[in-house]
Amino acid sequence: NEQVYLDLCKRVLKEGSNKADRTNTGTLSVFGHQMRFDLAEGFPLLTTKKIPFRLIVSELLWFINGDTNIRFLLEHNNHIWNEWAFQKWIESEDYRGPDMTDFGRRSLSDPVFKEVYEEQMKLFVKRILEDETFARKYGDLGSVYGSQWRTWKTSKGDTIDQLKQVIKSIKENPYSRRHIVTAWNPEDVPSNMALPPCHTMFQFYVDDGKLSCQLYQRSGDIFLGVPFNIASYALLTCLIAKECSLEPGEFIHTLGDAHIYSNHLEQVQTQLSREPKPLPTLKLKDFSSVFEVQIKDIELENYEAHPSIKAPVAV
Ligand code: THF
Repeated sequence: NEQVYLDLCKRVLKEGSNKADRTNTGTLSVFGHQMRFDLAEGFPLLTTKKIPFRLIVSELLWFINGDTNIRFLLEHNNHIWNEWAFQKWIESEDYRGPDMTDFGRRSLSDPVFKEVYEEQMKLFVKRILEDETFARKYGDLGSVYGSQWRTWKTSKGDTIDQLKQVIKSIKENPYSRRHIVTAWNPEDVPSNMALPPCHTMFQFYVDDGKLSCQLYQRSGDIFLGVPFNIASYALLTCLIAKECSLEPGEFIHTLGDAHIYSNHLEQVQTQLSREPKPLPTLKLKDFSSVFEVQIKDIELENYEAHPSIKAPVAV
């Protein structure tokens, strides 16, 4: 099961073309790739490097709850979206600290700057947690997933709860071919959001008592993001299946621009040299609606993995 991810890494190393990117990091990239994960074979959390599952859980519940403010994530000690909020903060008029232009790349090459940056980030995080007014203004990422899933803005000025509607349609009309949630809103791209959605749309499919999900991801950071994305959508599928009294079927991951950043290549080689272990199992407590699920309702059993591998995130 995990092999399909390792095969993607191998394919990109072999066939990928050197491609410049928005973050100026440089990537090896292919266009168009599909991976299939049978959720009955175990929960697809990679074992060739340790992935902090709790980060996937809190991020997904953040999306499901329609939240777009990193404060919730920080309260759960999840820092994976910090850079994008921080970017908005340092670009604002209220920011009076040292120059943080291009902080992502500069902190990689300049150890003195890195320390100054980390100090500023620490102050930012502290302030988001302690100052509610500040958090409201600078913790919000704009119309990212949570907002598109739960409060899609219509031209009439009201909102659509896509997630609620899709769950209702799975229950009432399981064989429909329209179980779709889209996060790509051309009106909001690019001005209204910290980062245009990478997971542009997903579709559910019911057959033989099983719920499957396919995601179209326009852009995938294979080493850092994709392992999170696989686990996140697998978890979403399992949660919705449970609410709809279906078994989890397959998660099908379709990628557009699938890339390995040039500063992740060694890490990928390390990972490829490792032998996958048996996949863990997901245990869900009883719940009646995904909108009521709490972090403590979601547990992973028998997760055994090789040590984590650090890599810098491109901003
Ligand atoms: N931007 C880029 N360049 N890559 C991404 O994967 C990405 N995301 C989200 C939004 N923009 C992106 C953010 N998701 C990590 C994981 C997921 C992220 C961002 C960062 C990360 O650094 N993971 C570390 C562990 C971090 C920790 O322990 O705190 C890891 O080793 O896996 C794609 O959705």
